[in-house]
Amino acid sequence: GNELPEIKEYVEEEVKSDEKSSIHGIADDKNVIFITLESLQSFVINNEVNGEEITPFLNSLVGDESTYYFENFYHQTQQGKTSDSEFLIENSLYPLSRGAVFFTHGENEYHSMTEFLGEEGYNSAVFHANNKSFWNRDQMYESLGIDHFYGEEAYEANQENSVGWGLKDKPFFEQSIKYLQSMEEPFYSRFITLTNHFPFKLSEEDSSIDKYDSNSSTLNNYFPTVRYMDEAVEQFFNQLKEAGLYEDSVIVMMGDHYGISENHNKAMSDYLNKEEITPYDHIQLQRVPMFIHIPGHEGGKVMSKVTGQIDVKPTILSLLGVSAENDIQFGNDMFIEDRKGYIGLRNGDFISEDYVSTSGVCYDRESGNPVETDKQQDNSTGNESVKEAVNQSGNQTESPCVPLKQQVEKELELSDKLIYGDLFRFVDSPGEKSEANNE
Ligand code: GP9
Ligand code: MN
Repeated sequence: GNELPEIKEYVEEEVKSDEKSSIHGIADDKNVIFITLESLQSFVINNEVNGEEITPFLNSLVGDESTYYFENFYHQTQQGKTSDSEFLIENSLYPLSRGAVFFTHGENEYHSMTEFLGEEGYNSAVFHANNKSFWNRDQMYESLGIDHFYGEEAYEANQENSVGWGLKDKPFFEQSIKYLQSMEEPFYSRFITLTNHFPFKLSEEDSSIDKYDSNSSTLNNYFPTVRYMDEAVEQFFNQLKEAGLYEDSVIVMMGDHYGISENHNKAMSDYLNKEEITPYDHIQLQRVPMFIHIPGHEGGKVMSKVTGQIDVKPTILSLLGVSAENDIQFGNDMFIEDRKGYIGLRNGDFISEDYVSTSGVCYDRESGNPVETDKQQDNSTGNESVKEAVNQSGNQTESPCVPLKQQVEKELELSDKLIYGDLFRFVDSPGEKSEANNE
């Protein structure tokens, strides 16, 4: 654990803030209902296909006074896909650059959001109608301190109520309600949807909107399954109201990762009415929807600052008024101003308020144009080195992305060290801290 002091010092100096948001503690003791919206990307929000709204229910929450919608929220997942998104939100650490940390480090010690909430008396459960060992969840959930996992065997699935990967989202939520009602409050529950998963299969009867028409059947199929998920979520909101669980809960909904890969850029450029999908556009397509819905709260709005999955743990803990002062987190509360100022992606690319850095090019975030400098970032080495471009005038200005790029690389390295060294073994656990605080 001799790398721990360096990591702690970095987090103290570069990440953490003393600022408390104006809504810190607003959801104190409320239940948390977290819904993972499979493969949902932000480009469908408030958008249409064939002249039809794609996500009418989610759209109705954008601008709703009880809802904060983060329109510049990025997924930060890599090969571990859904499981990487779970890792990010539970730990505010980065997933690994190769493989899935759920598999490679499923037996590590972690100080998860679940554990912090557990110390406050929260009961936790994850609901997902898939095989429990998929992504090594059964093992990892134990390490994350999740009390109960309602997997495949908790659900009745048959040919009629299943499609693609398994149980459809509507029956999934229908069948989950009874379990949720049986949980002692306050609870932290997480629902992982499945129908909007590649290859986006859906029957005619379940399709409320038509497919798109392009050379990509993947993109074409995507829209009806997105709409199906939107309807399933709306239905779930109604079920929560009927069950009397709605008012006492905060409902968080987040896209886990992209659904449409860059293999479909041609079709995507057709759909978005663009000549081509540039590397800058590709990064902007990594935005996923993030909603925080607080029934009874007035003050919700569309939030435009740059945020990402690494911020979810500090944000939810703050909303519930839970202090995690000694925790090692690489994200910030999304409701404070004094944030570290960028979202790092696993490959070293990043998005800051001013710039988007990808493929060795520094783009102005607002215009999407490359920032003109005399030095360009050199992508060939994959690190922060710069190569001098020919400069007629003799003046050299460094790309404004370079210092941030170095910081992102450093941060990824420190997060990796924590995981590879299983260093949370040497950090006071959430429980130990609260005991110390009570003395
Ligand atoms: C599988 C589901 C989908 O259980 O979470 O996984 P993905 O392929 O999106 O990672
Ligand atoms: Mn997924």
